[in-house]
Amino acid sequence: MKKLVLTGLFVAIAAGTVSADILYSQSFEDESWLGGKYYDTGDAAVNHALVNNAGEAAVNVPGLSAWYTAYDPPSVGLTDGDYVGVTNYTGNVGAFYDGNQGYQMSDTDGVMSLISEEFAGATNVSLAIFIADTGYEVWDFVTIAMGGIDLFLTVGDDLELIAGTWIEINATVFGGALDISFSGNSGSEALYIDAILIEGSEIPAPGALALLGLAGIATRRRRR
Ligand SMILES: [Ca+2]
Ligand SMILES: [Ca+2]
Ligand SMILES: [Ca+2]
Repeated sequence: MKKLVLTGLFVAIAAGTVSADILYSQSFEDESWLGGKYYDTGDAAVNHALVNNAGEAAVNVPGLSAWYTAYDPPSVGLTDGDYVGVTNYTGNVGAFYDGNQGYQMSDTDGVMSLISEEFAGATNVSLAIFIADTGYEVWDFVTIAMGGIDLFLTVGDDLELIAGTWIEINATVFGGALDISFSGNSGSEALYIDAILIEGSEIPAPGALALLGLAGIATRRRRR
């Protein structure tokens, strides 16, 4: 399989970093997440979180939440019924990057985003994306960011240059939430996502840090 490998700008900094823990991984392999076309019941003119609908492909899976942002002026968004969410459709990709299922965004008529939980201790993210091989125009784009830093940003007909193959993305990151966003306005325009892996170190919650601080104070007092 032909593969294009894009590596983040900051990877060199990570050389020599100690081994990291897996904070999150997602290959979208649960068959109960499959379903029919997704019909957003929200207002396509208003930005909103997407909800899972019975009998339709899941757009939210554990650890990842879907969001819709309207175009200006607004279009129909996902209210017209679109192939988005978890899928096993291989008509575009041939085969998924990992396993038998992945996540798709297509004909979003607005911007659809898949956003992870916050991982303060994340140091590396990897995932695979596949851009359907068709024509793209100025309103179409794919962006991937973590902690507000862009890892991947391709707009308009540049998407045609990298379409039709799985692209492996691997980047050093500095914590935050992973945000994968797609804008497209035709049924043939689609983004497929698979094999998300976030690595780093677990950072204790603020409450636990406060307790550690108190323990430190107690230790110092005992030493006096
Ligand atoms: Ca998969
Ligand atoms: Ca649509
Ligand atoms: Ca388009």
